[in-house]
Amino acid sequence: MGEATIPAGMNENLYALLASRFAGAASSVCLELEDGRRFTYAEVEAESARFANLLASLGLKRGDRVAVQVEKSAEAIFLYLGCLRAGFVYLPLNTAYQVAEISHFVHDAEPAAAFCRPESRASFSGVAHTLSLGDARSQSTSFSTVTSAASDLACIVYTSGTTGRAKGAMLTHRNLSSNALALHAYWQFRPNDVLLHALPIFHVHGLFVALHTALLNASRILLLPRFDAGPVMRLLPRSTVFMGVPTYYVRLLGEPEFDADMCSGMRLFVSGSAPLAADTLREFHARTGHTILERYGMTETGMNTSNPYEGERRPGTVGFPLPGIEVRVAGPGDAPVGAGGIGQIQVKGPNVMPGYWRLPERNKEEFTADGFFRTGDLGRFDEDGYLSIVGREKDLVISGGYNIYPKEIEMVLDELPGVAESAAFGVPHADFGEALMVAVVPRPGAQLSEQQVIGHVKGKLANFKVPKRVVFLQELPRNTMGKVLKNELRAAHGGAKPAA
Ligand code: MCA
Ligand code: AMP
Repeated sequence: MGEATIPAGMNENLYALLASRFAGAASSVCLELEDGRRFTYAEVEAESARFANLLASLGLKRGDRVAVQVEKSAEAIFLYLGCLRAGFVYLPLNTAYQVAEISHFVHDAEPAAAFCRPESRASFSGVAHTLSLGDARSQSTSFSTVTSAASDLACIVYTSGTTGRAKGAMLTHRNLSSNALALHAYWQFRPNDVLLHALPIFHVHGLFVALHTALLNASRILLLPRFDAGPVMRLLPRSTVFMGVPTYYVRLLGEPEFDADMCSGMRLFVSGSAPLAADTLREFHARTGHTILERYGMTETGMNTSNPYEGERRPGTVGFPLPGIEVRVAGPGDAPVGAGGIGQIQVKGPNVMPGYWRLPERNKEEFTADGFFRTGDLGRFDEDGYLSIVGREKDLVISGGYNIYPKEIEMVLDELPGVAESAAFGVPHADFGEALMVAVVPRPGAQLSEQQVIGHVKGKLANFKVPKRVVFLQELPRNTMGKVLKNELRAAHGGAKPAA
């Protein structure tokens, strides 16, 4: 299968591509909500025009950033599409982020406008225009989508960094369009597909992978505000495609009434963002008859590899490079290693971001001399070309599909009086895959409790970054270079049952 491409001469704006696919489906339902509201594709076009007009009326310049921290809703999707249409750069923010986290994004990205919940307005002080989703109501429902070049920025998505500071991955219209087309073709979307959408829409999985493929297909999207096993099970019989992080599948399997009948109309279950345990894959197959399709991606690259739609979906692997994308496993000197060898996964293709926002020095380090992006993941190709992720060079914890960079947690912990030093690390967790745990070395004479440590992080960082458990140590295990041995901490304390 070749690379899916955008027809020559077409406006390269991502919205223009999506609209070209749903133009013939004006009266079909695009979004169906839990409260019964439905929006046809014609209504999505009209409602997104309102947001494009609102943004255009503010006098923003092309390429200005629009920061968005709002609950998942139909209006949030209209805002996203409206922002694309008007040629501004969409900057989604997790609703769990706290004031201190937001202030870094605002300072770094300098958005010209921000959409937020009324109670969060203070977080965006300094932004010229702070708005809410209701503000577009009086705007016109017609808007001519601006013409964008393939290399124009469509979105900036922040992803936490090893330095403790989140970096903005710059994503162009071409990055997003090419990946949407590749996935739509590879996963063989069909005319009557119905997507059950339970993922958050402030990260790549829910916003791009799920939404773009469905919109390209003019599909009906059953939009849930969040993942909850009950509503998902209720809607599965009306769906054909579902995408989730491994925790969603673990939670569905934890429901005794979850069964094959519920899934009899389903065509495709996709998993990603974190490793899917081979046991989960097997148990899911035994219960439903469906083999979950696991794929691998990153904020900086979109999706890179996927298990095949037809053919064997091999447990513990993330499949093959997607058409048009080069994926290699590289050793010292960035030389590719052969099948069976372990090395860093590196990626090149139309999906890969041009770089991080305003970090030119960093960008030089993140790409090889021949233009491959260094993912920081360690992988191995088997003899049949299936890629497995065998580890990470980056010190990263993935909990319930959310990334947590230990450095950020350690910086916050070290501010707490009484803490001499700290180390954050991931431990196995049945529900979240990995759970965050911290080791704290108190200063001599200091009295610290687990509640105090947890309480200190709560309120400063998003709730999913709050440690589930704290252990107090007299010193941290270190190697001769002074580097903290996280593997030793994991081995010593990983068996301890996390508090939540
Ligand atoms: C919530 N909590 C968490 C998490 N989510 N703690 C650790 N890890 C989490 N992921 C906190 C809650 O704030 C709460 O804290 C306590 O844990 C229990 O909450 P619970 O009710 O169980 O959580 P939930 O609301 O049900 O959420 C769990 C969830 C959710 C449904 C798994 O986290 C989720 O939807 N995750 C998907 C993330 C995602 O979209 N990732 C894709 C990123 P307290 O009790 O203190 O209030 S894109 C990406 O990674 C790349 C590009 C890719 O390949 O896709
Ligand atoms: P993010 O920072 O949200 O872009 O997360 C990207 C990271 O998630 C990747 O670099 C991987 O470490 C991890 N990831 C994504 N999909 C998978 C998968 N299927 N299996 C294992 N890890 C994954």
